[in-house]
Amino acid sequence: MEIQLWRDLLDPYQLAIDELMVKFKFVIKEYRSRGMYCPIEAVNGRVKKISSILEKMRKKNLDFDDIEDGIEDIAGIRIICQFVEDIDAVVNMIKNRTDMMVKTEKDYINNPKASGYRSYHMIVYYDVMTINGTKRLKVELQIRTLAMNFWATIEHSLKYKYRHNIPEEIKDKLTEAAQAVVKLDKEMSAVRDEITDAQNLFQQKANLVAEILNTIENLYSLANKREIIKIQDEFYMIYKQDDIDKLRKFSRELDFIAEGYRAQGI
Ligand code: 0O2
Repeated sequence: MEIQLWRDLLDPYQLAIDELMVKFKFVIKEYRSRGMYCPIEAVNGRVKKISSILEKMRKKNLDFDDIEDGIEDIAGIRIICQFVEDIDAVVNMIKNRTDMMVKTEKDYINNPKASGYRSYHMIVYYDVMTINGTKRLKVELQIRTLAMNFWATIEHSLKYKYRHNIPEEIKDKLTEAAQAVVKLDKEMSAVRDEITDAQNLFQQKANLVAEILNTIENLYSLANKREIIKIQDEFYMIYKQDDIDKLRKFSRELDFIAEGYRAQGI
């Protein structure tokens, strides 16, 4: 097989990753711009390296022609959540989407691997458009918490270092660490409401400040400069008081002023 054929094979998978990254980032943006808690904390994606594909082909005894049928994680998206409960929300969100169709699911959270690995895996069908028409691909989605991801990343590196033969004493430490991850996730879940409330408030304040400053900036070209500077000073004074209700009230009043200027402009 020549290098050009690898490109032909892998380019549609890269397109799938690029599109899915845009889509999942948009989900995060939509939640945050509404000041709502998003069950997705972060997302990243990759196309499997050719060396890793070759390794999997060797392990599974696959020919080049079998790659797309036999290797389901050529395209992989990892969705990171803050809390275990968020994983269910993300799984449901994916099941309800019409731009991907779930092929299989593996729940390594309720059924962890012997290694201690925990994560929720879904293989989905996803269509990309190429010059040869629509191509249906399989994409692996790994959904896990920040803590699960920390453990899996470390364990993956160690597996690579020791070529899958991790010494027993290190394996024991990893098992202990995996138990600590379960405990950490449980403890974080217990204060989930407190944390999400604080994060929502932070996001709402950030949105409000951005909105106010945007309105002030727009007014600058319409209104009397001295008046706008006075409004801006008033904003900074209210901001320092760290009271979101006062900021909300200021924002409403500012909208009213801006509306007046717009009406005058017309
Ligand atoms: P890499 O290097 O991450 O790409 P499969 O071989 O994928 O057809 P399998 O192994 O039953 O079948 O699939 P599974 O269990 O869903 O695992 C797929 C991927 O999950 C792996 O891809 C890993 O990324 C991750 N994973 C599974 N088990 C473990 C584990 O014990 N530790 C860690 N750190 N990750 C795991 P690859 O291709 O094996 O590896």
